Amino acid sequence: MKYFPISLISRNSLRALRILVITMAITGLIYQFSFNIFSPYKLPYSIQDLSSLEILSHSQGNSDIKTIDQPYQRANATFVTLAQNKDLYSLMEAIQSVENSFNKKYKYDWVFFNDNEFSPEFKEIISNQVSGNASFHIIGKEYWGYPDWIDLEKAKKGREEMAAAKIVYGGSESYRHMCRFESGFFYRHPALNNYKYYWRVEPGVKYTCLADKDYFKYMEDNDLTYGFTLSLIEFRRSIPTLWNTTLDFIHQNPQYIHKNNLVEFITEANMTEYNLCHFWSNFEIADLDFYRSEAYSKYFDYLDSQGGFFYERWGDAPVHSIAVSLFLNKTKIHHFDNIGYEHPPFQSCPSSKKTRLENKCFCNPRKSFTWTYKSCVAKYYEAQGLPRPPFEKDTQKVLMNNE
Ligand SMILES: Nc1nc2c(ncn2[C@@H]2O[C@H](COP(=O)(O)OP(=O)(O)OP(=O)(O)O)[C@@H](O)[C@H]2O)c(=O)[nH]1
Ligand SMILES: [Mg+2]
Repeated sequence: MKYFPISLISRNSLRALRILVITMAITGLIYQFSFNIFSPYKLPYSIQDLSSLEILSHSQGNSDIKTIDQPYQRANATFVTLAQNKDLYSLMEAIQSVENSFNKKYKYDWVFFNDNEFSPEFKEIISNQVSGNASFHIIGKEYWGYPDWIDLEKAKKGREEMAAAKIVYGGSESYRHMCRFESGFFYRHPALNNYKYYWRVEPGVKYTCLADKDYFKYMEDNDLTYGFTLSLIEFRRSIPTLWNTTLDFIHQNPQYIHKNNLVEFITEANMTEYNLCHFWSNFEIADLDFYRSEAYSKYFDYLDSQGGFFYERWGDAPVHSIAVSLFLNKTKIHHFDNIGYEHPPFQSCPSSKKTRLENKCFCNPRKSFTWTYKSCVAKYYEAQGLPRPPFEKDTQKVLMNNE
């Protein structure tokens, strides 16, 4: 048997090895290049650092985080919280809850607003909790103060009457500034100029399931404008003239009413009366362009000119909800029935056991407010002409008990 000389073999193998390495390097470069050029994702608002994308492992529970090495394109979105220094610890709990159930995976930014300076301690501790970029902003006097057309004596009298009638926050001046800011100004603050979607979070709220998807992307991919979890009935005494003021605005501006609106959700016969149903706005995932629209901004400005934020106690929840129901195509509104969410004293827990198991929910479906008779969610599905989400037997029992 004839053997090749050793030196010839090693020379040939070295050459083959060199060719292999060069071929692999070129293939890698072509792959990388073609991904950047032909990626199905839209051009970035913010491209995530691919090497550090962490993902929650659903199979191993909340605290287990692992890294994946695939690219991810976030939506142009941010969390938004209005808070005060005294809220530090209840806000930390809320942030931990959002981070554990959703944001550790995606690292969206978080914008914090306050009508006073946040303390250095607040900023340091809160920034440390948020996995995206946290920024802190003060609200100017033009967004948090009395406009010059408000009669201060009349406003004081209004507060005293509501306090005497034991309306929640009826006597509070700051609560009224807060509601006015959340109705008409948060989206005009420059800190939100570069964002399209926002998700509102309040101190003390809790998320009780792992997120099964990126809800911001879900809004974007499905061309949705407004998403909610809970829906309830407003205190009539806090908004006695809100509906009539809305009707005045509609009569002057009928062009803003969408022909496929959701007015059946908020009114009974012929729009004569507001039924007080509203989306509970302490949770809200929405497209800021809706608030920036001519229809919404003019609606808010008209309401503001009539003084009801101060003379009565108009809340941002009914104001947002009325506008969403009148000005939007109802197909743009979405109920997140798969999110476990609690803002005391109410919570929503997915009614499907399958969802609760898949999303590792730790909420009690029997304590869920969603399908009780005081909730407006059933009314919402009726107005949408959609079937109610499926129930498991145990939650159905709660519904029947309460109906
Ligand atoms: N900076 C600032 N934020 C406020 C003020 N009042 C309320 N907020 C915030 O505005 C949001 C709504 O206020 P809440 O007190 O939660 O009102 P609510 O949800 O109707 O009622 P509860 O949660 O039951 O107290 C929260 O994010 C609060 O932190 C205020 O005077 N200044
Ligand atoms: Mg609250």
